[in-house]
Amino acid sequence: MKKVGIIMGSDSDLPIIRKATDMLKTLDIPFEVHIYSAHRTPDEARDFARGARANGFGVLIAAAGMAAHLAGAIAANTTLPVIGIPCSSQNLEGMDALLATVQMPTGIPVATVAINGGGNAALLAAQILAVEDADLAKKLDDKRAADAAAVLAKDASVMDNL
Ligand code: RP5
Repeated sequence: MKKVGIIMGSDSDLPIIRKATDMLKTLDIPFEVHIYSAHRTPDEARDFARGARANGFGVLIAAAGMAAHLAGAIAANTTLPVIGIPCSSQNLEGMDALLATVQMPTGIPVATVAINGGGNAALLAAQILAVEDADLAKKLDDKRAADAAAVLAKDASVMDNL
């Protein structure tokens, strides 16, 4: 199976990345995590993106906060699908990163998930890999069914708690 490459702009983004890695682990999807910044280590971020396809990655996740150029900078250097996670920061609560990540110019797409949306980033990466992987697609179907059953179990007992 192709790997998921995860890049974060700073180790301060780790709690959001952990949501993604936890999800990938439950689906037995191989991944690799790096701290590369579009601003502080632009050469390493570029080199990682340029080599990603040859190095066995099938999809990349890039997480950054504030003036969040990381996902766009990664996407500029690969035609692998890139999923952007805007990370919240103190002053603007992630709106800065959301707009910087989602508003890509035509030609360089980034699939942007919700602010701090590490879990959905991992699920979207899994769904992309599952296009060519029937076993993984089955795991995703099973997870959807389990998630729905959990909601319906809560529905069945909600009146008991009121
Ligand atoms: C971004 O700036 C990082 O992705 C992080 O979300 C934010 C703050 O970084 P630190 O100052 O905490 O390293 O590049």
